[in-house]
Order: sequence, then C-alpha cells, then structure tokens
Amino acid sequence: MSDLILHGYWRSSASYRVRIALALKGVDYAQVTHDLRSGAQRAPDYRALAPQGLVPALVAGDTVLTQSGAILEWIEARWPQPPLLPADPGDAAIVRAMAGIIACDIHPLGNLRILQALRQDFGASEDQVSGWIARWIGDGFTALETLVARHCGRFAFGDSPSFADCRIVPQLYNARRFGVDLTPFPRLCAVDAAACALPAFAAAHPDRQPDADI
Ligand SMILES: N[C@@H](CCC(=O)N[C@@H](CS)C(=O)NCC(=O)O)C(=O)O
Repeated sequence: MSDLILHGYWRSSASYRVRIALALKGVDYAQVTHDLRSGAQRAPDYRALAPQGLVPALVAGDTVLTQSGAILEWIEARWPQPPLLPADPGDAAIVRAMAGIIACDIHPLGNLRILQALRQDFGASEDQVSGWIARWIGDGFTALETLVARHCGRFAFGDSPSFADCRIVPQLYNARRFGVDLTPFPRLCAVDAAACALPAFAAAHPDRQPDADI
C-alpha cells in the first residue's frame, strides 16, 4: 500500500494534473474523493488538512502538500525520472511559462466557485457563463498555441511530456466539457492527442477514476 494519498475529485483538472505526473513517474497512490458539487471540499475536516478548501492535496506521510503546481514540483524533485522539465534553465522556464498560462491565467477564471459567484452574486445567465469560460480559455489558448508552435515536437515542448502537457491535457478536457470551439488551436489539439495516447495520461483521465459517476 502506498503512503501517498491524493485528495481530489475525478473532474477536477488540477487533480488531473497531479494524477498525470504521478502516473508518468510510475508512482502508486491512494485516492480520497471530495465531491465538489456538494461542497465537500469546504467541510471543516478537509479544511483542517487543506486550508483553502480546494483539491488537490497530496498527503505524503506527515507532509501535506497543496497547490497542484507545488505538488508537481515536489513530485519532480522526489522522482526525477523521467524528467518533466528540460535540464536547460531557459527551456525549463519556457515549459513553466506554458504551464503558467493555464494554471495562473486560464484555470482560476473558470473555477467552480468563480462560476457560482457569477451566477449567484452577479445574476449571470448560463449563456453569459459559457461566454465567460470561452473568452478566457480562448484568450489563454491563443497565446499558448503560438508558444507551443514555437517549441513543440510530439509534445508541447520537444518530444517528451513535460509539466506543460500535464496542464494542457486537463485544460483541453475542461474546454471540451464546456463546449469551447478548439478549431483555432490545432497544435494544442495535436499535443493533447499525442499525450492522451500514452498509457500514463490514459490512466489519469477523469472517466477512469474510481469516483467517476459518468
Ligand atoms: N491553484 C490551485 C487551484 C485548485 C482548485 O481551484 N481546485 C478546484 C478543482 S479543479 C476546486 O477545488 N474547486 C472547488 C471550488 O471552487 O469550490 C491548484 O492548482 O491546486
């Protein structure tokens, strides 16, 4: 039995990033689910572990890790092979920039609590919420498409999966889920397809998780 416990949710794209990284490293872990639809992530016992009341959290023995970016960095340091960052510092910064477009500038704007606030506090209709999601995904993906076109091989940066692919695949899953038109982003779709063909990415897919209720 693994001493790693991933607190997450099948449809959480931030949890999906961590599942991909662990699968690429071949690391075994247990999962505890928190149903985001019912607000389970805000329950006091989970907040005692993860003060923001968000998933994922990764428990490694006595250490509790939160924020998927920090978790990915920890996984990379703990299990360096196969590397998910290029060795060259400049190349690594480019990969982190690709990851940051998604993690810092797209994902936070489309999160459950933000969409709930748009509906509940600002009276947004479902059409307006869909427009909001498409706007910020489109904005970030337009820049990311250019960056990936500049640096990609089979994957977002070169010919091996990196932190960038760990973010791109879950964000494309989200985009499809919300009906965002992906035809302007052929490079992102190509690297997504290449990544999803790998067993590690397939194993991390939301539909393959024990808590999936599709
Ligand atoms: N920056 C955080 C984001 C975590 C996050 O927002 N997780 C979402 C699921 S993908 C969540 O727990 N949402 C619950 C909510 O909005 O109430 C990370 O990368 O871990």
